[in-house]
Amino acid sequence: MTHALLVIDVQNDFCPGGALAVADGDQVVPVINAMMDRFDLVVATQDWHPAGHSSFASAHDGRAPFDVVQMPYGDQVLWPDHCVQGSAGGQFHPNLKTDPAALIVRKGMNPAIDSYSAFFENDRTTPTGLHGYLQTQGVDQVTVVGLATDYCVNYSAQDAAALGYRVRVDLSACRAIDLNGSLQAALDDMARLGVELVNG
Ligand code: VGL
Ligand code: ZN
Repeated sequence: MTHALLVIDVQNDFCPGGALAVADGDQVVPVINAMMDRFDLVVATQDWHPAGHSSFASAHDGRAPFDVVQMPYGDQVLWPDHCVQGSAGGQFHPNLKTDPAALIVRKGMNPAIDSYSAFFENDRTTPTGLHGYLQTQGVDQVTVVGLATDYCVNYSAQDAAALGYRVRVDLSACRAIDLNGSLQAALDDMARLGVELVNG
């Protein structure tokens, strides 16, 4: 078995004080740092949007953050501007260990499509390239941690399961946005797809 740790979006904008702060988001940092040694491979993702990205409420007249709109690829939650390329909010949390990461995947760069998953954009078909990379490294098992449990961690774990990886989500190293029950829905969806939910 070759087991990769996927560290999802541990960036300043998802931590307290950030533009799309997840409650206690920064608390995952020491937990994730301490886990890295136990894996064959570490990959980190970075939400990395161009200014004016179509997932930002500010790009839609008359819309507010957390409204839901129809995009050509389906429902899209509108977010506050966050993780803009080159901004301080888009940087990794300063205490996150990034030296062990073999690969950093940036996502959400297409202005017209959001990308929650580390594997596919929100059309669920445009690949990021991560699957190909993991295949070349012989990875067959992934543990997914980071921010946010109900969005980018959830979509990444679901896609990994659909791609045939053995998938675990360690909830002790994740925190959720939890919009209108999205956390419970995500936990149910992941469990149904065979994602193993563990706590430490
Ligand atoms: C995320 C909302 C918008 C996440 C990214 O990392 O979970 N959520 N962009
Ligand atoms: Zn985003």
